[in-house]
Amino acid sequence: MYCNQCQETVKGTGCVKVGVCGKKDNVANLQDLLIYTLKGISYVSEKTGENNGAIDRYIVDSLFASVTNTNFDDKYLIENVKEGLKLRDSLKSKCGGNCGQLPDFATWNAKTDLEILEKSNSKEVSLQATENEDIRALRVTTLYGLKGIAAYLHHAMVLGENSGEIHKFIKKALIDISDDSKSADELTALVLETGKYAVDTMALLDKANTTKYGNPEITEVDIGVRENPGILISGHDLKDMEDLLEQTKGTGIDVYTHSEMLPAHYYPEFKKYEHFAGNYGGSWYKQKTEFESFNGPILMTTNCIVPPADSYVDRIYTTGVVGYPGLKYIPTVNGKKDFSEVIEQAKKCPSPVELETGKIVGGFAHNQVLALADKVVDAVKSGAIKKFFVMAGCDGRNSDREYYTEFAKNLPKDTVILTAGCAKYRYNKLNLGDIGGIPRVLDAGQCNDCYSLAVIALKLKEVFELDDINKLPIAFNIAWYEQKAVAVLLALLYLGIKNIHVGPTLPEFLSPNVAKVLIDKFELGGISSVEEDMKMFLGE
Ligand code: SF4
Ligand code: SF3
Repeated sequence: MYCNQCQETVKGTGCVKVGVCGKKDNVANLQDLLIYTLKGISYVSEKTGENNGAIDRYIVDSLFASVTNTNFDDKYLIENVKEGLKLRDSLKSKCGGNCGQLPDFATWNAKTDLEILEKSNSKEVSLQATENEDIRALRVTTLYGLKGIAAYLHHAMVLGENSGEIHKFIKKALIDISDDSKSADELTALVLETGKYAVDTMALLDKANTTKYGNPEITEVDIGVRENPGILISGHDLKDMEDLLEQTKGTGIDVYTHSEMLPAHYYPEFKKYEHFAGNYGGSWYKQKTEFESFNGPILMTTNCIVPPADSYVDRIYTTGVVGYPGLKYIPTVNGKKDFSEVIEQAKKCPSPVELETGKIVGGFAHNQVLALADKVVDAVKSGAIKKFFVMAGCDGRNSDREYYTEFAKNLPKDTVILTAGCAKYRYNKLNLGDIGGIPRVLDAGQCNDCYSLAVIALKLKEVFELDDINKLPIAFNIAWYEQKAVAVLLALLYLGIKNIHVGPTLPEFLSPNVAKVLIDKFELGGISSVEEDMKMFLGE
């Protein structure tokens, strides 16, 4: 195996024996083979001009399954590869077995699981197969952006929104990152084009979420517990959230959110459920202790799942593209998910152990912030708000992420944090106060709701009649972990935002030359100490 797709990769070298995330060698190889299979499908689809919804869905779900902390199940991946080969060959039949000269990813085949495993371990399948480090860096940056886009597109599709243009781009990009004739300049353009489609996909998901569940609004979320037994739901899938709330109505079971599901509380449509109790715990990496003390069943709708501890392994369920060997899985049958097994188990469990008490405030997506626009603009004009800090993205295990808590604590009182994604857990319980009634931490929602932050920035640019978004009093100090954050970063670059600082470390998969291009063109930077960075951001 070789994997360097997330921020926690073994520094400098990538994960080679086992992932820091717990991903095993065979799973990493199978994920690479899945990508290889997707390249073959895309290639044949382009060659034959044939395409269909099943292929698009397959590509999106497979890319999503390979995102960090999403699917650790070798059996699932093997079956997925088999399905991909079938889809690819069904496309090939359209050219009557005469599709011309085809590359290996469009022709290889396997009859047994062993052959699939052998292929997954071959040199040509590895993402490292590209020898030139700059070309390799540009190819994987595009690929990781595509994985993030696929995750967001999957959610939009579940809610009935779709876009042929985005699917078309995904296939084109998969072909382009496999095409040896593409130059570094062409691939750099492809990386930026990936940013454009990341914006489009986040906009599509925003439309899907708000059309179905209303616009997020200012909401206080309880972080304590009630007396009933509970079900904890984590991940990003709001359709699962809806179905679980519906099916638990009147059962005496309360539903709590964990990590990236917290923003579900901000949607008007979910407020009608009295048993929607609150949020339990913090971000994904704390699940080992928090799932244990929760006492009831846990439903993982997307990443991030970490290898479960024995203390709760019999009460954690996966669904959608999430998988972990040996865990119970809730399938979709005739378009529906049946959570009755989860609910029955919850009835037999003790109620959750209280970890903390109080409330956190969120719901500052674009519609809510724009409703407060006059207040915000006045606060900026009067000097009550000097600067906004976008501190969105991911949280992670490493202790160096304490930087973000310290940074938030040390920000001057006339600054406001705009956040989205699980990065918020580093500072959303600090009680940083408010400025004339505007909280100093404005949480827009999940990582995809970085789209809201971009909409807000563009609106402010318009209100202040600026010709350049970079003239706004907004600084970007974002944290990344997995590939959705790569998509978000590429989206921000596409929108022309400069001087974004990314931490706790810059992506390892960028070669020195590619990093230099991003630094020169976009003034992309890393982080240093809180003190140094504070001076730099505040221009002192
Ligand atoms: Fe390592 Fe991250 Fe890949 Fe897991 S996803 S194997 S931690 S680089
Ligand atoms: Fe978090 Fe995994 Fe990225 Fe959606 S849940 S932001 S890390």
